[in-house]
Amino acid sequence: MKRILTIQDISCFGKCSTTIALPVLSVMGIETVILPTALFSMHTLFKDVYRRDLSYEMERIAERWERENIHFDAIYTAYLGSVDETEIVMDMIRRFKRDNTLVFVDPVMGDNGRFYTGFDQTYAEKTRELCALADVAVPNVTESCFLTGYPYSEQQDIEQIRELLNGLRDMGIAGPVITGINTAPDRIAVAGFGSELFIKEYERIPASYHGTGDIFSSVCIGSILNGKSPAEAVDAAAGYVAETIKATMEQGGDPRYGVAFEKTLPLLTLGDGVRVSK
Ligand code: PXL
Repeated sequence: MKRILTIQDISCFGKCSTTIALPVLSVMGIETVILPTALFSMHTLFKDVYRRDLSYEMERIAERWERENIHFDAIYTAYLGSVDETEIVMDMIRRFKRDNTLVFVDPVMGDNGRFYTGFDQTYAEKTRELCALADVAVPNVTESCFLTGYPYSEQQDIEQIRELLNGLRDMGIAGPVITGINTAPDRIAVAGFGSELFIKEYERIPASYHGTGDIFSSVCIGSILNGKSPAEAVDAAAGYVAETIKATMEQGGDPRYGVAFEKTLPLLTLGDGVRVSK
């Protein structure tokens, strides 16, 4: 069985980060080890969030793993939230990466041309260093612009995406994948480099929920570990996100409470991925 280490926070309420990665990767048949960076009462779309930093605990946990010589087939990082946290995570990657360990980075920091609250250009600079350690990184268009310094525009043509992908490759990311590309009002695309350039277009579902980035990344790295190419993994991840958004819309309720992925998890056990609406 493949073993992955995911390094991100635990948001106790409001499904995201570790509480998505753990069930999604487990159901895909991958042993999932967690290294929580911080403990949040709930994710940061809520007001008055309690946060406890776990840097001290991370170091103690990592020391024990080193003594046991534990090996990971992949290391997956996502929301980190501070420059200091990012530095610690880079140290963890250097300590646990072996020749055959795949490093997958979701550089969560913004969307729609803007940084999320608490993130800025200094954070983006540090995230560039983190991305340079990645085999596969999955920034959205906004994050790709912050990482490369290219200007953001609301709609993107294929030439801009090609330039962004090349910029990401120049930073040292072997397999960059750009998500959330606005090709047309009713379409959404994902483009990346696997063995060659690929561009995948999907129907846009008119709803957005917290945690969809985390389910995309988890299914993407899970599918790669299960033997799919990056382009196939993107199809599986986009298909699963679409099904989960539909299930969440059907369920209704407060969108901050997150996606109804419990309803769609069984789709991931089928082995062959999820059917994608194109
Ligand atoms: O889904 C990413 C994420 C993870 N963890 C926390 C967050 C967010 C996004 O805002 O606030 C605490």
